[in-house]
Amino acid sequence: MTESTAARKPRRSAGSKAAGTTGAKRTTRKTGTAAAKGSETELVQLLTPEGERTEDPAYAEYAQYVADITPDELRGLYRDMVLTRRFDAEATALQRQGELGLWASLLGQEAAQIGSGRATREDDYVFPTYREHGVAWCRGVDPTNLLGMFRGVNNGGWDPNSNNFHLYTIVIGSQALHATGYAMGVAKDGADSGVIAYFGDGASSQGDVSEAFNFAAVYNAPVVFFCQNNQWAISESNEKQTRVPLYQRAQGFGFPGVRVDGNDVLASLAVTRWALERARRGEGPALIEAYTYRMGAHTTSDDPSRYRHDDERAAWEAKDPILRLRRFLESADHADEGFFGQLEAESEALGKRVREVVRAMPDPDRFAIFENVYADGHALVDEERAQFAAYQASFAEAEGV
Ligand SMILES: Cc1ncc(C[n+]2csc(CCOP(=O)(O)OP(=O)(O)O)c2C)c(N)n1
Ligand SMILES: [Mg+2]
Repeated sequence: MTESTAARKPRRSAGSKAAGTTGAKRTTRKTGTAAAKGSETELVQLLTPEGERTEDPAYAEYAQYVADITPDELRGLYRDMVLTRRFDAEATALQRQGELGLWASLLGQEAAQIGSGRATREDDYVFPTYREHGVAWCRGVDPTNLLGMFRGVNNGGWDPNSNNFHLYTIVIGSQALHATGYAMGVAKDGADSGVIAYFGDGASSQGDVSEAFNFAAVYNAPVVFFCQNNQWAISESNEKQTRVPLYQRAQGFGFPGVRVDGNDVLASLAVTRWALERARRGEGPALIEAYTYRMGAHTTSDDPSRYRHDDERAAWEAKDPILRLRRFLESADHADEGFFGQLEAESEALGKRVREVVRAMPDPDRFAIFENVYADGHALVDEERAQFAAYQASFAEAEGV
């Protein structure tokens, strides 16, 4: 399942016809405790693709977490999604211009990320994958800091403890264990903060994720597992990851699992608030499966036309997370042309700043790679540094400098 194996014949994914992908249609409606949820397929949705607020009593338990949301806060969520999408588009363009080595776009996943990201509290701790640009935005990480690693000028780009936002993690699923260990520490400290681990549908097949689920359950760790099911793991479709809806896995480990419409920012916010608050209260872990779609390629090195059909993408385009909130804001008279115009200008300014900052990023000191390996140094690292220095010097000699 590497990028080079992406060269397959196009075929349909199970995701395109799975339950709960359209509008407010669900196979079941039930109330009851959150812990009891997870036995049937259902999708928590508070805003339809047409931008209408749903008032389904089955989801009152979650809806209460956004019951008092103000027009100002709704505009804030919209602004977050628009600016995140703009930043993401700019990064994709910068890669095409040779300014970045690689980029992993979040296109289509803005609502899942902004909704869940805005549910976190300052003292909560976030463990992302490599695609959580919207969550980084919510945590206050300057977007330009996300680009250094993708330009190859640093190995991270920010101090995780400044924003309680861990470095991007490429080793699929490993951060679920890091988050669980961190959450166990939070509980031992007697703190009341929560921890949230992001991962994808593909990562759910990793042993690390199952181990994390079990540790979290047994130790009642205050961790929320936020799985963005974007239907694809590079070229591998959902049907190759699981025989049951992912959120139902939680039941086997002994904690609640919920499937939320990941293209609905309001539902994503509500469900994540619910999960984080119960974690902070000491009620243990929860799994959220945010049902969404990766609208773009896996990364800029991937070509999805080799393995999936355009009509699948088109079906998800109709469920666009930004458009649906815009429809709601307009129909409820919560935003006017002035707001949208101002946001457009803000987007342009962000794009310009991102371009300028990236192009001005200095190349790293060639020897920096040998720092931060061991706290007190190491003979082998010293030897490798000396070898590298000699290698570098050989160029100067060859050029007769
Ligand atoms: C342990 C490990 N195995 C394989 C890879 C290669 N790899 C990179 S991304 C990816 C797919 C991940 O899919 P998913 O978890 O659904 O996340 P998405 O990219 O869709 O957001 C794989 C297999 C890796 N980075 N780490
Ligand atoms: Mg995926």
